[in-house]
Amino acid sequence: MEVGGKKLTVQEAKPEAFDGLDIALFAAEGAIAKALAPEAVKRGCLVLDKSSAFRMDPTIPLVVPEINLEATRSHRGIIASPNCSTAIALMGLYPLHQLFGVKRAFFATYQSVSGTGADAIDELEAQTQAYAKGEALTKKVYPYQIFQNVIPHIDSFGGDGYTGEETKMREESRKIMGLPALKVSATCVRVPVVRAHSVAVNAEFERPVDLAAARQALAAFPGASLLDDPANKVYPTPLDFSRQVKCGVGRLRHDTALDNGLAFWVSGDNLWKGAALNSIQIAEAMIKAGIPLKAK
Ligand code: 2RA
Repeated sequence: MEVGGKKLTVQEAKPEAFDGLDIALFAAEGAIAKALAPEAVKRGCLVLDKSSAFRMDPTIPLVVPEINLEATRSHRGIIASPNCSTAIALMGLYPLHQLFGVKRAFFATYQSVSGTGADAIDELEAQTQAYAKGEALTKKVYPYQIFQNVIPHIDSFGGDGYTGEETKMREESRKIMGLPALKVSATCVRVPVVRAHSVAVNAEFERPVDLAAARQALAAFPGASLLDDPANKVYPTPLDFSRQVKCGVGRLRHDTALDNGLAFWVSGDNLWKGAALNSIQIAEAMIKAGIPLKAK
């Protein structure tokens, strides 16, 4: 197939396909990752996996390179990359945690349809076209019409009432930041946006928060762009942070319902920082830091 003007050969991902490779970027469903990742590892290949198959395995590092690159030093051939909404939320929360020490966090997400996949982008487009033509709107991917709507349901519901996506945000945030007891509550919502997720974060910290210091830390953090001048209508939006390497952070203010609390907003590309880009950045950062790609 032709990609970006270059001809590439596509091969079936059989175990032998990994012979002689240093790094494999996996972007497949969990079952495929589980079947093929060990085959790649057997052949001396480092697997950077985007599925949820290995994320919570205590023997496998779950990595956002701006936060816990050091965790890759203990890898045994597989390194997991987090869920999109987690990676994006932490680009705002982690630098603030470094300054003030996070105690608890509430996340409310505004997730684009590309997080579901190509069929969902087509469904939003088809519903938009049908509305414009005055035709009946049909749905297949989501349980409700997504055009002119929001759907508070991403992944399946667990016995505690939280969805899989909401549970991932809690568990993955804890693992990546090395805070196993961190209190997190998330509400994950699908919105009629094509690309880039946003997260409204309300966090309580151990130490008193200083807005100027918070802004300085965010501006200096490699994964974040600070856009925080509401008086001049400057804050991040998903459109502006589509196809951007960094995530936008803004709307910083003291949280009026929490002690030592901060409220803020993050927008980031779910297909880049939330997916493919994070895996590539792990590989680049490991090479730059001289961390061996080969498992011990
Ligand atoms: C979503 N988190 O946005 C998913 C994609 N992995 O639905």
